[in-house]
Amino acid sequence: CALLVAVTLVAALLAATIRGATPLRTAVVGRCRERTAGASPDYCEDAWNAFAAAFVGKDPCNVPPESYDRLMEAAFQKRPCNTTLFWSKTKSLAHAFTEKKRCLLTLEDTLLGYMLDGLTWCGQNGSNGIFTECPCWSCCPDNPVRSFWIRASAAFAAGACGDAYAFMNGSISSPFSSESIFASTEVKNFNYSALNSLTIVLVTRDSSTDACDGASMKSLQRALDPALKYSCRNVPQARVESCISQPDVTCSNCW
Ligand code: AVW
Repeated sequence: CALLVAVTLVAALLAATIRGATPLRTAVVGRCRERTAGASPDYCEDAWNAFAAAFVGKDPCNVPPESYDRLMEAAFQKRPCNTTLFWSKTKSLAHAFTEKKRCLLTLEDTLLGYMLDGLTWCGQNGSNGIFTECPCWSCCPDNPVRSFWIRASAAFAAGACGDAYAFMNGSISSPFSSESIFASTEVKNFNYSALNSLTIVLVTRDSSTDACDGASMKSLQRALDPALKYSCRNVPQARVESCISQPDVTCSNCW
């Protein structure tokens, strides 16, 4: 009898896995539903199917960013102008900021970014399974997680219009590092006919640092269209934190 129960349980688990009811699916579809209350009930199922189709059955080192094109078409949402906040080496501060100040949005505040932030996923050649033990970020370039963030960041940057902002880390030697997604993907996908200005908030630990004048930020300026209005502010982290804690201070008054 115990054997029968065990066999039934394993069979049910297998059937659920094949139908795609994995913990990852539950998390992703759940986050999607949280953010799309009122949308068609199929919306998040369709988004999940487009997401899974990008990597299920594929070698986890051979999923290029274009694999997510269909997902982008299905679920990438437009956002208002003047709301884009990029970040590089300042993830937790940027997220703490947008959680309290709704005037700006990071990629992870948009539907797709929210659905997948902090998760890991991959498939395997010849299998319809979904796995969460996967090649690391830089173990092979075309891994499903890295490719997703590259593809989503390209769409996020291309959708930026009006005045955009970036939190960068003024306490490291190369805040604008060629390996970062901000440098390698986002800056290269700006739509200059829609973007009016880019303000860099260079977050410093020591208020006397002037990293805006450094070589790294000069290389960022060279990578931008000269017609784009560029400005860079050295802003002590304590000032950003104090701004986060003051509900009445609007975004642009924080720097
Ligand atoms: P980041 P980005 N190993 O702070 O400019 C493991 O450099 O790249 O900011 N994980 C990594 C690695 C690595 N070598 N490199 C990057 N990551 C992951 C999307 C890791 O999760 C938004 F729109 C790290 O926290 C921002 O404007 C994250 O990538 C822009 O792209 C960011 O690394 C931030 O990308």
